[in-house]
Amino acid sequence: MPANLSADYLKAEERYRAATTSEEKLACLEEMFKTIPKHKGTEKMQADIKTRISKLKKEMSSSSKGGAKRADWFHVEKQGAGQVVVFGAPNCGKSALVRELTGLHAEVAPYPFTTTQPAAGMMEFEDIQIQLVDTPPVAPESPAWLFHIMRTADILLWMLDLSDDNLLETTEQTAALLQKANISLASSKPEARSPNAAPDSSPSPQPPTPNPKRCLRLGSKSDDQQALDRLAILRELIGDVEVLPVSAEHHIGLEELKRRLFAMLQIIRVYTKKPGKPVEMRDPVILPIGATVTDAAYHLHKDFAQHLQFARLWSGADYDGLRVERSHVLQDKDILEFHV
Ligand SMILES: Nc1nc2c(ncn2[C@@H]2O[C@H](COP(=O)(O)OP(=O)(O)OP(=O)(O)O)[C@@H](O)[C@H]2O)c(=O)[nH]1
Ligand SMILES: [Mg+2]
Repeated sequence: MPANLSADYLKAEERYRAATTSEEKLACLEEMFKTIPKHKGTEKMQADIKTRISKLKKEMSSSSKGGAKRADWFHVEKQGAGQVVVFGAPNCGKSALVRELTGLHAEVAPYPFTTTQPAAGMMEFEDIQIQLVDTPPVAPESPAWLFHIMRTADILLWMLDLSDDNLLETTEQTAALLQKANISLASSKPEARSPNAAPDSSPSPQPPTPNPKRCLRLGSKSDDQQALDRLAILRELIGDVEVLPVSAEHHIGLEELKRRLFAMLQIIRVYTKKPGKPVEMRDPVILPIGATVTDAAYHLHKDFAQHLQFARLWSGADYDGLRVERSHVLQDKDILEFHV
């Protein structure tokens, strides 16, 4: 079948041949992939372009390992109520998910090694924002900074591609790479949200926590026709560990995912009001589960906690403006009025 290549494609190909730097070559290859007519007669050429893009991206990613230029990639500054780092094998749908949930302009493409740098976006959940970090794929050639970003996250989100025929091998390979990087994962079962449970870490900037990391596993591309069969096989491999099926493209499971991430962060929202004034329902104070009235006051201002005389609390049906002790343990969505 004749390829019938368009003028745009031919121009991009000419520029590719003349390109001297990797960045130029990559831009031309991506333009070639975009402009090549998509039919049976060009299938081999499409596959060839994809392979060249992947190879080039891999080379660019490993050749830029180390060096001063990389320094700012070692750390993604935390913002919002908590940081969730999305990771997984090449092409599993990380960028598509982060883009869908945060609106981040992350590049999504049908070939592996598209993402080469971490990028963060903010996901809204009710009245707070949770940070999601898109990352380059976990692969044998992954740079060390990728695992560092994973180690310092509040929560990890492991994407397992339910459209991948080699899902079991891919999962085992990713697990082996995590192990090599000394990252072990904690359970992804729903966390108990008991107000008296001691938090195991604070949601805000903190020193790197030791392993194991709290991790939720997602079965991505759950809209694939054989997704359920692959999920069943995957569950046999990984045993009694939860995998939440989601589809970024068909918006399946995303609301449940947001709720689960909030629960895993082990945080509460506390609203404040001034005496005689209405409650400030925006920008709640974010505290770890188990936080007290003093913690909330301290969060607002150090002096405030020192000079606090008493506080009134509105909490569910039990507290309707009652005076509470400084040591009173707060619950999600409590309202506090401070008297200093
Ligand atoms: N059917 C389906 N395809 C998806 C879904 N999410 C992503 N894809 C496709 O999967 C391919 C890879 O998506 P990306 O988001 O670029 O994957 P990635 O994990 O970021 O890839 P790398 O950055 O290369 O590691 C693209 O062709 C997407 O259109 C989904 O929910 N359903
Ligand atoms: Mg990506």
